Amino acid sequence: MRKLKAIIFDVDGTLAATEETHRQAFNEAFKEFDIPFQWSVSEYIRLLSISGGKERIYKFLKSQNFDISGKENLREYTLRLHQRKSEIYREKLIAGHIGLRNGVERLIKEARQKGIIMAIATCTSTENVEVLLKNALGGAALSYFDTLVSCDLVADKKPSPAVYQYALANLGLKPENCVVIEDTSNGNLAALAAGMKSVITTHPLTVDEDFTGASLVIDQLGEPDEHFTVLSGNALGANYIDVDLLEKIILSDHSAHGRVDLGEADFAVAVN
Ligand code: XBP
Repeated sequence: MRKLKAIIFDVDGTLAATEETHRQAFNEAFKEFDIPFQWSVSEYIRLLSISGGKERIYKFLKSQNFDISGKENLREYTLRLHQRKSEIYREKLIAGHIGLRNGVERLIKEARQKGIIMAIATCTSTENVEVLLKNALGGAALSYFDTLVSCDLVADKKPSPAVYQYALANLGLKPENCVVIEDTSNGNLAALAAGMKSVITTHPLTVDEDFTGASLVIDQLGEPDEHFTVLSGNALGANYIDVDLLEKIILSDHSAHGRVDLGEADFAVAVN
């Protein structure tokens, strides 16, 4: 019998390369609100260390001493701006097709065939995930996931383990029976703090982050005919992620960099 019972996926950057679309949506919302800033790719890479769009806007505007005189307070203003950003983001998802990352659809299909449970734990909103999955994977896609925990439900954002703990509770599973697929350092810390092993699929916006404690860091899930590149960790002879490799990973006591001190994680401040 398999030890692996569930795969818990992060969304942005992991299931699909959505962060560039998020960045464009932030910038369009800034324009609509007459905010004199535009986030460049390099600036956005830096800002990605702040989980959650609301928190990212709030901390950025605060750091710029943004003048909100004549407006509501900065928190209220941020919420209104973020709401508009989210509408623009979803319009973009619907207008232009954003496909899933390499290997994601294949792994989802295999997990379903083999009775491995799947879940989602993300810092974005439930509505954003629903629109993304419907567009990228079809109308039935949501039903493939036993639970979808978003930051509509949980105020503490990654690296807090809250979304992952919530997902585990909903699934009724122990962390040792689950593996997380993530793309960011904050997501990795959150998964580890919830007691799970993590596999990181990097991309240009996160490749330089610190993934200490991850079991495997690769550039993509890969396909049988398009292999991943191992950035750190032991791929145990495999060259793409499938259920068998995930099972081997949770059975092994190996991590890519040894133990990480989770006590020092700097949990983000929620702006809900
Ligand atoms: C990704 C994020 C999000 C998006 C923006 O979350 O941090 O903040 O960049 O989304 P995850 P919102 O990696 O956990 O999926 O503006 O909707 O917060």
